[in-house]
Amino acid sequence: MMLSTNQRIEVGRPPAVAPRLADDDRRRRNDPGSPGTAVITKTKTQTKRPNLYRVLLLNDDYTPMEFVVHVLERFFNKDRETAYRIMMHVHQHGIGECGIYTYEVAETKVTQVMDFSRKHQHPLQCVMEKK
Ligand code: TYC
Repeated sequence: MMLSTNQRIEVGRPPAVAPRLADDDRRRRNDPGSPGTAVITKTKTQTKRPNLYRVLLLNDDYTPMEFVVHVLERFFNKDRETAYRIMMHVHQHGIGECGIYTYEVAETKVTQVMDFSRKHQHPLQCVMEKK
């Protein structure tokens, strides 16, 4: 059979409903969807863990034990028993951890301890290292 230009051949059944488009495709076509519908956008929160830094005390031969215990209580919020245990660990092993903090908090602790030790003319050293 010959076909004129306006004739169409239907092959099979026409779709009963328009194909469902994904929200993104409909938005691109500026098609808000059927009335009474809403597009719900789910936002996935990206939580990143901050870099953490260990604050350490170093042993020396001159800083009084009592001063180190006081430093641990005052700047690292340790109770007296914990402070004494950390001080003895540093005394016996040469180095010990006072706490783990984000960069700016760790930096502040180091500065506070170094300033306080210098003020009292003790050679106590406090450093930070990336975990
Ligand atoms: N070694 C010191 C002393 O015998 C005590 C001390 C402990 C000093 C810990 C520093 O970080 C330190 N007096």
